[in-house]
Amino acid sequence: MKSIKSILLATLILGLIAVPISSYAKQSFALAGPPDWLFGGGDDTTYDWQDDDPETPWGIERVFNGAYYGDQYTTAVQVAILDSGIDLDHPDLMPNIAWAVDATGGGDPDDKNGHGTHVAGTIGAIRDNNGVVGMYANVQIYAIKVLGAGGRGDWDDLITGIYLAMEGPDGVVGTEDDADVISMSLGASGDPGEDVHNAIIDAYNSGITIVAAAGNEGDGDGTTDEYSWPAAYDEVIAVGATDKDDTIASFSNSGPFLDFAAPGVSIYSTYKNGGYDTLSGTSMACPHVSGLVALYLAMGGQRDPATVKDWLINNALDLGEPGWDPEFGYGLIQAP
Ligand SMILES: [Ca+2]
Ligand SMILES: [Ca+2]
Ligand SMILES: [Ca+2]
Ligand SMILES: [Ca+2]
Repeated sequence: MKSIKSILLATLILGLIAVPISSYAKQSFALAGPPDWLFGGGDDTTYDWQDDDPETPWGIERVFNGAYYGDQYTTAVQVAILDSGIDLDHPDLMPNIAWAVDATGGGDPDDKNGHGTHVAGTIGAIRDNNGVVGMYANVQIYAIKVLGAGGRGDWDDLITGIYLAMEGPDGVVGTEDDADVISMSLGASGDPGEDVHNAIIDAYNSGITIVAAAGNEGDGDGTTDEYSWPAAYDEVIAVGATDKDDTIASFSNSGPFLDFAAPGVSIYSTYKNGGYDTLSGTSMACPHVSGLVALYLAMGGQRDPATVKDWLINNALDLGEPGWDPEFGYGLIQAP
C-alpha cells in the first residue's frame, strides 16, 4: 500500500515540481514568447519601483518598491524551507543557515537539485554586496529536505518535515527555536488526505505561518480552477506568480484557494554548487511571501498565522478584478 502511494505521489509531484522548475518554465516561455527584457538591451522600460541596488533582484525590488529595508533588522526569526535541501556552503546563504536536516532518510540535507537553494536565496540571501540579497537578509534558515535530487517527494517525508519544523533543532514543540514560517514550493494536483492535512493543522495551531506555491498548471484563464495541495488547504497561504509588469503568469494556478500573488517569472537567485540561476514558477513566488512574513515578525509582528495573513492582506496591492479574485487573490504582496 505504501509503495503504491509513494509511486503515485512521486509521479504527481514530479509533474508539478520537477518539470516546472526548469523544462516547464522554458516550455511556457516558448509558448508565450520570451519577454524582451530577459535579454537585456532590448527594453528600456523603466519602472517607478526600480532601484540602483545591484544586489536586489527585480522581484525583491518590486515587493519593496525600490526601497529595500530587509537588511535593517536582526531579530531571530526561523523559516523552515521544505524542499530539495539547500547548498549548505553557498557563500550567499551559509551564514544564515541555522539548521539542516534530511527528512527523506538519506542523511544528507545538501541540495543536489538546485530548487531549494533558489528558494532559500529569495527568502534570505545575505547582504554582502555580492550575488543577491533576500527578503529578510538576517533570517535564520532551516533547511529541511523533503524532495530528492530529481525534485520528487513522498508525502510521509513531507509530514516528517512539518513536524521537524514545529519542533526545531531542540526536538521540542513550544520553545524559542520552533520555526515561525514553513515555506513549501511544492505540491500535487490531488488532495493527499487527512494525514498531511492534520500535520498542517497542527503546525498552524502551533502558531506557524504556512506558505505554499499555488502550482504551475494554470491555463491562462482566471475563470477556470487548477488546484494544488498543500496550497489549497485553508490553513495555507497559496501564492501565484506575476511578472515584471504585474501580469499573472500563464502557468499560475487560479481558483478559490488563491491568497496572494508575488514575483515568479525570471527570478534570479542562488543555485546549487555555489552558483546563481534564473528560474520561473510559483515556486519562486512563494518564497517572496515567506520572506516578507519573516521580515514582518522581525519588525515585531505577532506570531499568529491569522494576524500575519491580515497584515499581508492590508498591505497587498489589489490587481485584476477589484477586491479578492481567483488569479491574484488579495493582490501583489507589498512591504509597507
Ligand atoms: Ca548577497
Ligand atoms: Ca523547539
Ligand atoms: Ca485557470
Ligand atoms: Ca483583485
